[in-house]
Amino acid sequence: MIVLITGASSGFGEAMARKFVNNGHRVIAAARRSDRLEKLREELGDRLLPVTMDVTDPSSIADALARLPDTWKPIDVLVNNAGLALGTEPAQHCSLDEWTRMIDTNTRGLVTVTRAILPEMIARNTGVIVNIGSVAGNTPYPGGNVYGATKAFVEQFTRNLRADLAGTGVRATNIAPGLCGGTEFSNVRYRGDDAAAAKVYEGTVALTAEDIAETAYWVATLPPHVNVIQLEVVPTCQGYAGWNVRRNVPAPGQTK
Ligand code: NDP
Ligand code: 8X3
Repeated sequence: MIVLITGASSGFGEAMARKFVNNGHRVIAAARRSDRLEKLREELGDRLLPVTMDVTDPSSIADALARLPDTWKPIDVLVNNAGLALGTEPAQHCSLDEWTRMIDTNTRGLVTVTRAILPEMIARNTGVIVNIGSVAGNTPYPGGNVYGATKAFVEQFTRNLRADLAGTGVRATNIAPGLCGGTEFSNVRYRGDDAAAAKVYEGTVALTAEDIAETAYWVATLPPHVNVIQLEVVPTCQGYAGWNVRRNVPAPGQTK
């Protein structure tokens, strides 16, 4: 199979690239940091093709895909993994620029790449689109605001893809991971504050990028008539927390 993975320079994407290549498949590894992709190619060899791509820039996506050698063009599996969270502040304190970056990467980037790849999958009547959502897409939490909303979009877009794809050989899956350590996700979210990022995983046995790579590989290698639509994957230390109730706060309209 030929597998295009966005966000392959780190974390889940990098682990997925290893998983697919080590199982005999070819991987187009896309991200902005080409030096990291080049290192991955040195490790994994010619079955990995590094491709510089910024998913927030439609012309970068179009150029990267146009430049693919013909033998790499029939993409069997698209993993829309590139994404990020920025901040955990309450909505009223968030930066609009950071909100826009999350929307541009996690939602607009994901649909732009999908729209570019899907027609060819339909023409061949085969293909798998694996979107990487998050448990934050259906379970709100304080400070999750726009990040959670982008992942809700990913989940609902996947379900709507499934509606359009019924009767074709093209499949669509949303994998929604929970707490997962060992990637750059929290370092990015806390804007380079590595101590704050490390605290997120303190005292836990979190998921690893390899766990998510295993899940994506399983989804993509099921028999061709089987479409897993939605998968929530969490570590055993994680569960739902329910509604939060704030006590002894000023009544609405009062400030003291
Ligand atoms: P990482 O930060 O380790 O990896 C994110 C990847 O996305 C990097 O390879 C980065 O590459 C790429 N990326 C970011 N922006 C762009 C862009 N504009 N264009 C192209 N690539 C981009 O995080 P994870 O591996 O943990 O996260 C991967 C996905 O999983 C994300 O969508 C995240 O929201 C989701 N997720 C993560 C969870 C976790 O706890 N870790 C849990 C649930 C979901 P580069 O900077 O080189 O462009
Ligand atoms: C990442 C998981 O819970 O930090 O998508 O939002 S969470």
